[in-house]
Amino acid sequence: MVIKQAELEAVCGITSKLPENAYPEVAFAGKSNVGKSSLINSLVNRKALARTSSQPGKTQTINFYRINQAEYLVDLPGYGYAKVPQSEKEKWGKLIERYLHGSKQLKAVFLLIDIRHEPGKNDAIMYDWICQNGFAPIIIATKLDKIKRSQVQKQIKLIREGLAVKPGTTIIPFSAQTKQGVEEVWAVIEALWNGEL
Ligand SMILES: Nc1nc2c(ncn2[C@@H]2O[C@H](COP(=O)(O)OP(=O)(O)OP(=O)(O)O)[C@@H](O)[C@H]2O)c(=O)[nH]1
Ligand SMILES: [Mg+2]
Repeated sequence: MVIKQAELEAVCGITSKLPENAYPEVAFAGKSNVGKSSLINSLVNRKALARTSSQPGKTQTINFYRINQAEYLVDLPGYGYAKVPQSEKEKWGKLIERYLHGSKQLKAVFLLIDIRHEPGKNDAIMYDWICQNGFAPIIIATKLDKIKRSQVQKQIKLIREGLAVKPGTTIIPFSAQTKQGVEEVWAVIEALWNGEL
């Protein structure tokens, strides 16, 4: 993928009207701190297009990054951050649900899971939500650099079983640090654009 242009075009909060974009969208969902914004930066080969932080709960809005004059990468708010009040969490949940349900241009949803941990209850809920809205989630197992190579298959199996993923589900091991997996994620996105998936 040749990135000629990558720009934050729209930011939507809980009271925002969602944009009606002219280009297809792919969205990235996952727990707070799992690495969604870092993944977007890796995909577009920029250090800080999407804001990242060691403080969880950084992305509290739906951020639409336009790539070339062609497509959008969509950064969804992270869930499961304990310090956020329940009322806020519900509002974000509704925002994500509204987007998954309402976007006419959304073509695929990637669900990010930290490769070090077994998926949690919220991950399972998110997985089901994505499915209920008619998408087959593609899993990205993040922070690959944090585990030993010998552990990778075992951890992937934990994710597969923990989410009870549908047969044939793609799980891509990924590291924003080493950039391993960038090509694989783009390959999935490009296959989608070409109508191969
Ligand atoms: N070692 C390592 N650290 C990572 C990786 N991806 C993200 N991080 C770190 O994890 C922290 C959170 O990353 P973000 O990309 O901000 O996570 P997020 O999912 O966007 O988080 P929210 O916006 O809070 O939902 C940052 O300190 C990143 O540097 C990775 O692949 N490897
Ligand atoms: Mg973020």
